[in-house]
Amino acid sequence: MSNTARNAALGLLLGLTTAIAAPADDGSGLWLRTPIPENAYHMDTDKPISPTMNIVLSELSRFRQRNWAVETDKHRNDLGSEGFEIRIMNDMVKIRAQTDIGLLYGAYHLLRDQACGSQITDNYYVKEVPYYKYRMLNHWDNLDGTVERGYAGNSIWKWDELPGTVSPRYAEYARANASIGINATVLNNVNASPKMLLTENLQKVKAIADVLRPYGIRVFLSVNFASPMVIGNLKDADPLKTEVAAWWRDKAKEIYTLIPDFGGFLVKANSEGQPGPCDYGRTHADGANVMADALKPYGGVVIWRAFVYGQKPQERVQQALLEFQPLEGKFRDNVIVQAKNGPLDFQPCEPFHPLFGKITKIPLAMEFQITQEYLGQSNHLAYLATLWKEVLDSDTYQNGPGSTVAKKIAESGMIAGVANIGDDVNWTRHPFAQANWYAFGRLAWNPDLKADAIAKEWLAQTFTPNPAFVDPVCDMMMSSVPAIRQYMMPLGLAHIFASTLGNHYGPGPWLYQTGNESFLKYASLLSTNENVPGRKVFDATETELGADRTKKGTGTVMQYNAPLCDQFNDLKTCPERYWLWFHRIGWKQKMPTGDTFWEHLCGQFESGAKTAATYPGIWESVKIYVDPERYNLVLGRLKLQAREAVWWKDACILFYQSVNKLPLPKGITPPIYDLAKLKRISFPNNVHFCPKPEDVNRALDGALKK
Ligand code: GCW
Repeated sequence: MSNTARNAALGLLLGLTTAIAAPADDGSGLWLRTPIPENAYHMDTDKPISPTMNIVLSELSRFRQRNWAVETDKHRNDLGSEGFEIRIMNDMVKIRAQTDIGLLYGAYHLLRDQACGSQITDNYYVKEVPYYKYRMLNHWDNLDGTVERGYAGNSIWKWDELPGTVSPRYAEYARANASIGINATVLNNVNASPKMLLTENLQKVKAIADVLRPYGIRVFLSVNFASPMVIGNLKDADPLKTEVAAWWRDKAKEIYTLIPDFGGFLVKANSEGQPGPCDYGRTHADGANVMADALKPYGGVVIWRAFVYGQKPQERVQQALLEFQPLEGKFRDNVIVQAKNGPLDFQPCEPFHPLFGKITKIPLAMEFQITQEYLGQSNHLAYLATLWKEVLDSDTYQNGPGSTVAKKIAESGMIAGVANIGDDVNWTRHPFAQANWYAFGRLAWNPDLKADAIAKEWLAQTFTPNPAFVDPVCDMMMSSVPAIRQYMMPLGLAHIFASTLGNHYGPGPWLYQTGNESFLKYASLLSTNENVPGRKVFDATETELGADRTKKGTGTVMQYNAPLCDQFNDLKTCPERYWLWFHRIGWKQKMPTGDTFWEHLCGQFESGAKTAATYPGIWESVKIYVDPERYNLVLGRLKLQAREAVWWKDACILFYQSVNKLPLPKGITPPIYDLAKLKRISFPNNVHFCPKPEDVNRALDGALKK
């Protein structure tokens, strides 16, 4: 038998065994599927142990490969308060850390290695210290149980039952987070209800904080800037008024009495209709500082969001830098400004946020979006680690070459991800969305990890370490974001969704045209103000497409340091994925690739749709390794994804053709949908809605040509 044949036969054998053994799995165990044995451990000593140590010991009873021991060593400053070291001593695996939390992280590391199939041999040695201090989830969960941009059911926080009833899910949540190093969580939506800070709600927050604490997780809250007015009965919330400052101080005191390790406030102010300091003619710094002063005595921080636009007649993607650069040096030292990865809004492809290269004094936090608002929500497989890596590895050239975004955010030590977690049994609805939660935590711990290595770890723990499964599925995951970019918004196109502040589901490039000012304004793109140069340049016209953000256009390229500024400014050197982000390109223009722009664009849609079309087959080829429940859930969604890729391709090509009147380029699969019918597709337009696969399928059936 040849080697290949033998491997195939072996793979088949292994696969068959797995198929028989693969028990039903509802996905609720995430990547932590080895159960903790009953009577997990016993202590020989009467010495009281901490709740965290209890968890360490019970988790380690899952470790089967060798004997083990744990030890705290106060002198190991090199490990910090969360790091750990694992080595083999006298035939025993020994985990050392300065703190019990460090031991917990060490335990999860060891268990991960075991689950991934590693043999813990005599020369096994690991020493790890997390790269960022705050590794944080941002929940956009509301007090009424809904989740803004949440596509996995309702909120896991059951405010109605708290504090009396404490759901067992809170501890499972804490455990899952601790296992990947997440140590901070903002419980509620940045579009925050002032009621969050009512005493009765703080009691509920305390109950959650008490569950999360032994897992090393600190609780933060989003706060509404107008709280002193709305729940404090003050006349206004002007940050420079002494009574307003006193209100925040009293509130901070109340919170810390209940939750001594409370992390601080996250604030969305003067953005998308939220109140803020600008309502009183004050600056973002004034607003942040009044809260920072209140939190300072307790070690709390204010996380102030940089996602502001629409206040001034400026191009949207430039506004954050224009607003925050003049405030350099004006924030208290316990304020961190949090910017989204790109300057628009979590689009499938954006260049990194200009703040990361231009701000020098204000500590900046990163905000990624784990929930897939703009990447197919819980219907598409989009493995986001590739996108996040692209951002973290981007060079801003702030201090010369090598000034990566990853290093920049180390100045604040904060990296946040908008959670994709809901009360669905499997937490994220799409089983592969669990991988994004997982990958976020792993990258927050160590941004140098490779996206494919993380995918493999996750697959091994979540399904099986068998390479016959892991390798092809990892390839599929790695190709997913590039494919989505191609079939949805290739070459730097952005925000052409069928709604603006609504559901963000499905294509609607026809909506972002002159005459539809509210869409244009939201999407960006360019301001509706007549005086902003190049304001009309976003439309698809008979001759061209794209946004002219060059030096001759809106000048956005100037928000990037040399040499990026010139690189982006020149189509010849601009990375292909940002062509339409920075340039307005003629349909018939010859591209550096040799084809015309129209041919090239159509080729992108085609290629993305072709990649998505391979996904159901890849999944079918690994069927024997997966339990039927998760297998079917994933298969149905991959088929939908393949179909939606054609929806996007056809909608965009047909619409652009209706504008440029050009023939379909050679090699492009003719559209199967009818443009007029596609334009009529609409789903409930709210911010926590993802259509069910069967509803999308029905809508698409109705839009077929005949
Ligand atoms: O992406 C947009 C979302 C809003 C969100 C806002 C923000 C929480 O569509 O739902 O509001 O960004 O980040 O503040």
